[in-house]
Amino acid sequence: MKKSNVIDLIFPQGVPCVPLAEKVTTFAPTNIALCKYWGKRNEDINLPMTPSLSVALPEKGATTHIHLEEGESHRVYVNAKEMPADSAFTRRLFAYLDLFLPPAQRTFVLHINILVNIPIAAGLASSAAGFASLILALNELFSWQLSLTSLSILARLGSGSAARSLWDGFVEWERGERADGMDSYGVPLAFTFPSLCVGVLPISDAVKPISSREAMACTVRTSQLYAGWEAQVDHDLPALKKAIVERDFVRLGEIAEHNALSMHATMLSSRPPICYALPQTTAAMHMVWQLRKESMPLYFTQDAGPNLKLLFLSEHMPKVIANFPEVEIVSVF
Ligand code: 2P0
Repeated sequence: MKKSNVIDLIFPQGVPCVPLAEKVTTFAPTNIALCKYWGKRNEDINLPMTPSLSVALPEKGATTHIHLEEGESHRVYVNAKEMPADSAFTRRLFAYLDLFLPPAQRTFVLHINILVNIPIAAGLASSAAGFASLILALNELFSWQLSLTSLSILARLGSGSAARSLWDGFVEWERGERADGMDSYGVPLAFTFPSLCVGVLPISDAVKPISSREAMACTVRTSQLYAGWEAQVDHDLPALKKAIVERDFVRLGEIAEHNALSMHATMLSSRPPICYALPQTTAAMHMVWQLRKESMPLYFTQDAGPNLKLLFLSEHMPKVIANFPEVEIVSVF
């Protein structure tokens, strides 16, 4: 099963690629997984081994501006800086665009400007927000009028976790069973969690040493602990949903933190080992654990990078700021 097969399933009559607008602008939020996606059952179309569950950061994400141009090749800018045509990022993006606009058929090229207000490639899901906002922009430009479910499937082809970035709030990404992935997409949960805050704790915005794509593949292939990951998610996901429904913050925090640590433990046992934490990451974890000993309900999660995301309720904001002055706080609802 290839990406082009999925495009054929979504567009059985062919992809409409007559632009109905001169320019479009769209936004998609980044998302933080509370129950992680780690490992693929199909690497080409980003089908996950397990379901996952995230929460969107409403003000943080990617804004994509597209306008049409004449020319030979699309041009892509990220935060107003043109991406070199031979960079890995540009190649990946152009290959994605070619799925919808095959070079032989197009009579125009796209000028794409992606503005990201989160550190790029440092474990803050910039690619999720980027691909989600890009597919929203293409949907508008060509007036595809696809459902968010179909757009989630298409966003997933760009980056797995982008499947969860089409909505605000909590989103579950269904694992699905089908080989073509038509049942693997984001589903928003109809529950909010007033006063839930995420504090982005910047530790390093250096580009990560290994992409999450490569790291996932290496973990699945070489980590003996990976055999237990599916069972971990089977346990964590329903428990997390229950904590959300019951607005039980302590349960939510406990599950999210344990889920993240289990994912990183699985990676650490890969060969070669994969460790996204820096010494400052571990130091911040110890501070969180110390504050919990002092009865403060504070938890963290960590993605494919050294930064931590603190989880807490708004009433504890002053204490979080006092202990982590560099934290950037986002109210989730
Ligand atoms: C997540 N991460 O659930 C997990 C937890 C990082 C750690 O999804 O290869 O950029 O494009 O499907 O989505 C980051 O991986 O990887 C990610 P691809 P993606 O948020």
